[in-house]
This record gives sequence, structure tokens and C-alpha cells, in this order.
Amino acid sequence: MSYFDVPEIKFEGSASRNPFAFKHYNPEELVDGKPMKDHLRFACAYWHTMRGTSSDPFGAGTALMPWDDGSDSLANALKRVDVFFEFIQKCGLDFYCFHDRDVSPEGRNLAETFDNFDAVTEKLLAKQKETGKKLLWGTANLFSHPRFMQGAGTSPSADVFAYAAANVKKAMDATLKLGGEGYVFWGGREGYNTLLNTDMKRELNHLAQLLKMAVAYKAKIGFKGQFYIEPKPKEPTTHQYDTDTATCMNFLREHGLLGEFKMNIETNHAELAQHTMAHELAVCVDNGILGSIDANSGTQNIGWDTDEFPTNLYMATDVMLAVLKMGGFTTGGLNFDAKRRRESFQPDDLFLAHIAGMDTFARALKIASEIKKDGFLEAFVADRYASWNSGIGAKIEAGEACFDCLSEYALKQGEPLATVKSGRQELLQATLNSFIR
Ligand code: XUL
Ligand code: CO
Repeated sequence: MSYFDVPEIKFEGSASRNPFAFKHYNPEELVDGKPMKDHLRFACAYWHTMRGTSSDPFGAGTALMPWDDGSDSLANALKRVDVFFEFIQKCGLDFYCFHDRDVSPEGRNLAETFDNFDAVTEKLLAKQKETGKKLLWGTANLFSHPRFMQGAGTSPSADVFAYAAANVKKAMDATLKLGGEGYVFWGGREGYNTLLNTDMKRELNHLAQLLKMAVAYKAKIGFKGQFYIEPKPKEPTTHQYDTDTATCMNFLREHGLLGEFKMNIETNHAELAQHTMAHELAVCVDNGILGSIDANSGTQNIGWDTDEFPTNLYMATDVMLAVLKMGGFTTGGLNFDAKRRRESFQPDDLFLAHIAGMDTFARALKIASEIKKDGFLEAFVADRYASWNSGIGAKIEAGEACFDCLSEYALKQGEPLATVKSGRQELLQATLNSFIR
């Protein structure tokens, strides 16, 4: 039984005009001695690929899904698993990610919801064994159901908190069962719409309790995967607590949780925080907490989360420079948390969209590797800070200087303007351009 009238996607090289072929992603090709597929670790997001209908606030979904009967039945959920695995297999995506509610429906009560989830994860496990595909990370959807309208870990209702915790426990069990390499906490509705009705301090303490319980449960069940926090500054609430990496780090540090989590950085979320993706990734790499990446893109100047497929080579190059700088992914990868545009409604658009994203990142990997090998950026930055390598700079960095000695030094040296060198931004940008081809 086949659900897609599309062949297995193969690498044909950059001259190919076959839309259903990779022009740059050649999974086994070595880049710096490592196969491209191991550098990139592409993952497919179950929620967009299988559950995204392309509806928007003004109209019904447009996506054609001939395999889906539109119901929330368990039978329909089980059928989607077959469709999904055919898709990721033909598209050459080695990993996938899911929320509990993407794969299995809510039951009439929590026990039935858990039974549904068990039935679907059994099938996911069988399909993983059959195909060799792997789970990059799992997570719990603590935002769609009306019970979570005012938050989950930060809900004013202790009963909602308990319900959320039960679902996180179950989703962690499932992730362990499926050999998942990570588990994501994205804040969903953890935030507020107005401070007039919000005890922010209490809500944040509750959120920390939820994470502490997850850490304890992780040890209890022997889950060796990596925990990630996925920052996002707004949407759906006016203010999301996990605004950006720096905010998340401060929160984790305050609650003694810093060593337990890394970040899952999403391009569109970085943009909503009015940062560049490069900034968010640099904060992570500098602190040794870059875990995984939700590879997508926003639309410039719009201000909301559009989750587009990433096709911007400059942005993808920034991402791959950061990934290479940290020495490559360990548990993480590039998860296409991305959806086709509403106008791209045919089933084969799922392939074309992923091919576009995968080829973009394959090219970016090669470009980033060349930039790294050339070394012009590193050399420039090293030279820019050379005054710190010896003399007074080295003394300051070593913590051996004080105001009195610096004052004495400055009085003796006189005006330092002549020691300031050009930042050469335009030269660096132009040099970087010459690698993007
Ligand atoms: C929402 C978002 C989520 C997380 C997982 O903007 O990015 O899909 O990636 O919960
Ligand atoms: Co995401």
C-alpha cells in the first residue's frame, strides 16, 4: 500500500532539474570526514507533516490528505503512522519528532488517553524497527486543550498542574520506550496575557517544580536522553516566560537546573525575540548548551510565527557555522518545525518543501565547512582581541588588575585611540559572500 505517488528521493547533483531529487544533499558524502547525514541529522515534525491542515484564522484547511478520514479515531491515528513512515523513508529523513497529541487522540478520560497513546507508540516502535528511523525528541502537548488555556506548569489551578505533570510523565515514558535521544519542553501557554491577574513569581516557581520533578523522574526511569528548553518570546501568550536563551539560562540557574538542560533553538522564535538566529546560537555555543535546532524561518517584518521551510542560504550558513563551532550535534539535529504555505496544498508539496530545506542545509554545511577551513573569520577575531594576549590585557583577564594600577597605566600611556583598529564589517560580509555559491 502506497500513499504517495512520489519515488524515493535520490541525489542527482546540482545540475539536475528534477524537482523530486536532491541537488545538494548527498547523505553519505563526506564533509570534513563525516557523512552529511551525520552532520545534519534531519528530522521531520509529525505535527506539521501529518496534522497540519493549512487552516488559518480566516479559513478552513486546504491541505489534501487523502489517507486521513478527518476523524479523531484511534484507527485514523494508527493509519497516519503508516503514511508518515512512508513519507520519511522516501524523503530520506532519518529522524522524527512528535508531541503526544500529534500521534494519538485524547480519550474520554486520562486513562483512555494513555491507552490510545500506548497503542500508537507500539506501532511507532514497530515501524522504527522495520525502517531504522529514530526519534530525535518527544514532547507533551500542554497547550491545545482548553484545560491549558491559562498555562500548564504555570496554571493558576493546581489540578491543571497535576494533569500536566501526568502527561509529561507519560510522554517521557513513551520517549524512553522509543529510544528518543531527547525530550523538549516548549513553554506552550507558560506565560501571561496581563499582569493584572498574574502572580508571576509563584507561576515561575511552579514551572521550576515541574522541571525538577521531570529531572527526578528521568533518573528514576533511567532515561539517558537530553532535556531541552525551546525558547520563544511571544505567541500564544503576550509574554512567554522562556523568552530567549539568556532568560532561560537565568531561570535554570536560579533554580539549580542549569546542568540538566540544553536549548532547542528555533529560527522563527529567535526572530520573534528580535535576535538573529546567529545571536541565539552564539549564546548557546558560548555556554555549552546548544542541543538541537528547529530549522525553519519567519517572514521578515511580520512579527508572528510563520514556520516556513528554511531556504535562506545565509541564515542556514550561520546555523551550520555555529553547529561546526560546537563540534557537531550529539543528541540533537535539524528538525523541520516547518509547514508548507497554505497555497502548497498537494501531498507532493510535503516532499518539495522538505527537499528545499534539506538542500539548503546541505549547501550551508559545505559552505560553513569551507569558511571554517579558510579561517578568515577566526583569524580576524583573534587579531581584533590581540591586545588581551599579553601586557596589561593579559593582566586584566587574569584578574590581577585593579583601578589604581589601570589608572596609573592610562596616565602613562596617554590617548589609546591609535590602538583601535577598524571593525571591517563590510570586508567580512563581502568575504563571506564569496563563499556562498
Ligand atoms: C511552537 C513550537 C513547538 C515546539 C514543540 O512554536 O515551536 O512546536 O517545537 O512543542
Ligand atoms: Co519548535
